[in-house]
Amino acid sequence: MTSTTLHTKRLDYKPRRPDIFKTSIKNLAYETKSSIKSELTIAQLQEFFPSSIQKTPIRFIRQKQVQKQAKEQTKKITTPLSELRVGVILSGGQAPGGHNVIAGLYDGLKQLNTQSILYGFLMGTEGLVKNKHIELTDTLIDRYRNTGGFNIIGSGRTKIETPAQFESALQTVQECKLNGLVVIGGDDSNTNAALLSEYFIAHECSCVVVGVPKTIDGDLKNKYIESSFGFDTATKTYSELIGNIARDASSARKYWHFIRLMGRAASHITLECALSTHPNIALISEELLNNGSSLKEIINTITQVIIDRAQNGDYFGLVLIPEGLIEFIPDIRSLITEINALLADTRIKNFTTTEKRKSFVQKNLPSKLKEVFASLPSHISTQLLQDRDPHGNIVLSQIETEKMIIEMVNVELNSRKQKNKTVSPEIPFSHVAHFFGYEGRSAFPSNFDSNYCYSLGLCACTLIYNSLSGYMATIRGLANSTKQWEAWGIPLHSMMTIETRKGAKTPVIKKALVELNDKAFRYFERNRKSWALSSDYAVPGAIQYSDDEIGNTITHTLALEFPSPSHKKTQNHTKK
Ligand code: FBP
Repeated sequence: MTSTTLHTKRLDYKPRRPDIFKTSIKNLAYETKSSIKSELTIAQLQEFFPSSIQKTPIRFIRQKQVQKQAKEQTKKITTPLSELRVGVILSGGQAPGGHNVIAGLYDGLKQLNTQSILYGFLMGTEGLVKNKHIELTDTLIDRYRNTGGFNIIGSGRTKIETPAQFESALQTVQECKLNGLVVIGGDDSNTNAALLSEYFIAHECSCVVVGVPKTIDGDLKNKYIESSFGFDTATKTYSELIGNIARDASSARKYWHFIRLMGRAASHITLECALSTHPNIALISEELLNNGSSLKEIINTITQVIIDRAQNGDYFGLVLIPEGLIEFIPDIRSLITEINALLADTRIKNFTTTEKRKSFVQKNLPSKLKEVFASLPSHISTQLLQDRDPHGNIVLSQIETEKMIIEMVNVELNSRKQKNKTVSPEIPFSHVAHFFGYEGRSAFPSNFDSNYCYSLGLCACTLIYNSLSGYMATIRGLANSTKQWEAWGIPLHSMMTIETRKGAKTPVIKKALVELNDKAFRYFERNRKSWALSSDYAVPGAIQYSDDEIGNTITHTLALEFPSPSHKKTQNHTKK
C-alpha cells in the first residue's frame, strides 16, 4: 500500500499493554478457574472433544502472585519451550486489528527467543490445507503494525470439514514442525480451531491450537468474551458516516436516508450505531422476531413515523436497518426456507432465465407464501433466488433490504394519502439508500482495537508457551483502563452448542444475538421514542487516534454492559 501521512504515523503507534504483559511471558503462570457449564452433554463432549472435558478457564498471573495462591489451584510452567515455531491464519471477513494480533504474537515469540519462527498461512485455512505459507519477518511485520485489513497474508472462508482436509492440515503442521497454530476468526473458524486441536491430540501431534475472537459483527461474545475485535473500529466508522448523513439530512431537509448495516444475523452493529447517532428509527431484528412482527407491520411503523415527522414540517429522517433483518421476519424467514428447498430441487436447473426460475418458485411455494413472494419488489425476489454460500445460507450482504423497505414504504404512504383524509397528499418522500459494510471492515484500527488485538496476540503466544491447546485467547475487563486488562484462556468447547448442519448434528460456537434484557438494548428502548421525532442527532465524527481520552473511548455497548469509572467521564449514559 502506498504510504499516507496517517499510515506512517500509525506504524509508529506503540499499543498500550496491560500490566500483565509488562513482564516477560516466561514470568507468567496461570490459575485455573471454576469450570463452565457446557451446553454439550457428556456424551457429546466425549464424542467431539474427548481431550477437553477436563479443561477449565485459566487466568494468567505473575509468578510472584503464584506463591500467594493455593498450590493445587495454580500451575507453574513446567516444561517451557522457548524457541517456538508457530503458524497463524486469518479467517473470514476482515476486521480491523488482525495485523496487530499477528504483531503481538510475533513480538511475544521473539521476546521468548529471537530464533522463534512465525509462519503466516496464505488466504485463510486454504493455506493450511495446501501448505502455502510465508515466514513473517521484522520488516514485514513492521509494515503492517496498527493498519487495517488482512492483506499481510490474506483471508478466506474455507472450512476444514472433510477427513482429507484434517489430514492435510496435520501434514502441514508436521512438515512445518509447528509447536503452535493460531486461528484468528469468527464462530465457525474457532469451531474449526477446537476440532483441529482434538484431531492433533488424537494423532499424537503436540501442536497447540489457539483461537482468537474476530468479527466486526460483535456476535462472538459470551460470559467470558466481552467483545470480538474489530467491532469497535467498524461501528465507529459507520457511526461517523451516519452522523455525517444526519447533519446533511437536517441541513437539506429533503431526504429520508435508509441505511443498511452489516452484521449478518445479529443486530449488534445497528444497535451500537443507533446509540452513537440517535436515528429516527433503528430496526433491531431480534426484537422484531420476539414480537413476531410481520413485514407489513414494520412498513406501517416506518410510514407512521414519516407522517408524524411531516406534521412537524420535517420531511427527512434516518432509518437504520440490520443486514440480517429479512431472516427475522417470520413470513420472509419461512419463504427463505421454502426457497432454499426449491433451489436444491434438481428441476430448477432446467430453467435458465431468472423469470422462469421465479415462476417455478412461485408455482411451487405453499399457498400462504405465494402472496408474500409476489408482494416483494422484483429485484428482491430475484436476489432471494441467488446462489447460496458454501454452507447453504443466503448471502445477506447481497440482499438490498433497504431498497425493498423504501419501495414498500412508498406504496404504503401513497395508499394512505389516497385513502386516509388525515394524511396530506402533499407529504414528500424523497429517499436515498445506503449500505455500509466493507467501508468499516478494513479501517485503521482504533486505539482500542490496536491495543486489544496486540494483547490478544501476546495472550495467544502465552497459551502456546504453556502448551494450552483448545483455548480461546481472551482479554477481559475491557471497559477498564488498558493497564487493568486481564489475560485468560477459555476452553473453546465450553462455548459450543449443537446445530444441524448439512443434515448432521455438529458442534458449533454459539452466536450471540442482541439480548433484549441487556443494558445496551434497554438504553436504546428508553430513548428511541424521543429520537423518532427529534432531529437532534448525535454526530460522533471520525475516529480519533490521539492517545488521550477522546482517542481511547470504548463502544457504548461495552460501556453500558460493563460499567466502569474510567469511561464515565467521556461516555455519558444518563438515564432518561
Ligand atoms: P465474519 O463473520 O467472517 O467476521 O464476516 C463478517 C461480515 O462482514 C458480515 O458482516 C457480512 O455479512 C459478511 O462478512 C460479508 O462477507 P463477504 O466478505 O464474503 O462478502
